[in-house]
Amino acid sequence: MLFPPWGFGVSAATDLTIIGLGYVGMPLAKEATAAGLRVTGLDVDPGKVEALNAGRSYIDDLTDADLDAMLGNGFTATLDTSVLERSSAIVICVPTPLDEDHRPDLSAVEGATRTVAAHLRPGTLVVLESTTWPGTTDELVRPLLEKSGLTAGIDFHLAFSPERIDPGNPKYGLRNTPKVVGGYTEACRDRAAAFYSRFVERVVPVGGTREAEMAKLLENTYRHVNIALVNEMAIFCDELGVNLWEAIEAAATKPFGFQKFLPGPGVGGHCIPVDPSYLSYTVRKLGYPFRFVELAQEINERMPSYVVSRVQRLLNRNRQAVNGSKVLLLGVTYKPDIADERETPAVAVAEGLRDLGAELTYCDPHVPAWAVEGVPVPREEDLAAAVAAADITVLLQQHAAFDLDLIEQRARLVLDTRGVLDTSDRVERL
Ligand code: SAJ
Repeated sequence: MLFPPWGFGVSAATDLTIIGLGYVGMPLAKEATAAGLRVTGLDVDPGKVEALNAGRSYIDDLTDADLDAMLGNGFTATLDTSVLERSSAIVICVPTPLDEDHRPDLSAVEGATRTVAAHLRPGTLVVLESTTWPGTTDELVRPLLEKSGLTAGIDFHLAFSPERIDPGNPKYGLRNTPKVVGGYTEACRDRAAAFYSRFVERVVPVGGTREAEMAKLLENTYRHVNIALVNEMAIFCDELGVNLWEAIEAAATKPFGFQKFLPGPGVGGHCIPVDPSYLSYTVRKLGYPFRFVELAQEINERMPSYVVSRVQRLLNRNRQAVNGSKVLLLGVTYKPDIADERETPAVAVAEGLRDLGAELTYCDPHVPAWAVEGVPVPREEDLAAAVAAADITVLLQQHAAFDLDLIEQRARLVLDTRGVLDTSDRVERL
């Protein structure tokens, strides 16, 4: 059955309703609004809705000025789920974390999908953007939506398009990052491709929703595994007396067939430590492990305790024990120059050092207050004074605000986990 652009005689009051107004939903709302679409944001958090309608952004990449422009162009945020009945397209951008057993938690996707099903109208396009295991759109989302009595591919369009928002990326945003789109049917794919083409420069149609779901997991599993590779190499290169940092820079001169990854104190963020688990979970359903991912997880999760052992060794060479030493942690977010602390390895590093009796302080311009296991860590405001007072400084994130020369000159001892300081008798790299 061919669809009119919108339902059967029903005029859509909204071109797009976005469910989930976070770091994925709001950049989507911004670009769609800027392209002239009538956009409504739907969330379950009254605080978010109130802040957005008041022009107060809580998203790193969305300024209040961006929000004012959006509000001026008709964007509104709401808690009222009935907006879905008057929306030509609905995009679900809710979180897909891991539960305490390290398994995919799709409760937010299920909740959002049930809400859509309760208000679904013929002719609507429904797209899932949340990162998830291959088959979710077809096996979980579609049946829930069809409880509405409507049939996917016949009464409404259904597609998956992975989010590729990279918080804090100054170069790539929604508009200039190619958008992969897979549909439940070809007509679903084409409808979703036409929708995104209104505000994304390049749309990449694929054969089905599973290929689109898998593309995203491959992208981030690739990073996870390669970060684990250089992390494991950092451990044995230190024992071999090989400067891995130099070897990586040398390898990176190869103009093809190599991408540079660097060792670190562990892998944080809402993507890289999480997404590969969605893939290994799926493969385990076949009765065997996805060994690359599980090994990479083990290595990356071991890095914080490795950092603690290197701190211990460095202090020991200075005839000091960790117990009673003043240890300054520089940068407690999960990557430089953003405020996001999700899954930050700094927490595990702090716990390990505390267990050995270290007296911790931290310095991070993006984090006004920080607690580990509920116990506040004293914040240092003056970098020069802090590094001079600490028995050892541990550089975890190289925020642009940090004066690296000052750290090299003033710190008594430094463990540089990012390979950005010049080594000396006081400065060691991971
Ligand atoms: N990390 C390393 N060594 C590296 C690269 C990263 O230890 O060589 C660590 C970081 O310190 C961080 C974690 O891994 O703790 C994740 O870093 P990331 O650079 O992958 O940044 P994320 O988590 O923000 O990943 C996002 C992803 N974007 C999406 O999923 C849409 C990822 O696909 C992007 O490639 C990545 O941003 C990016 O390139 O910035």
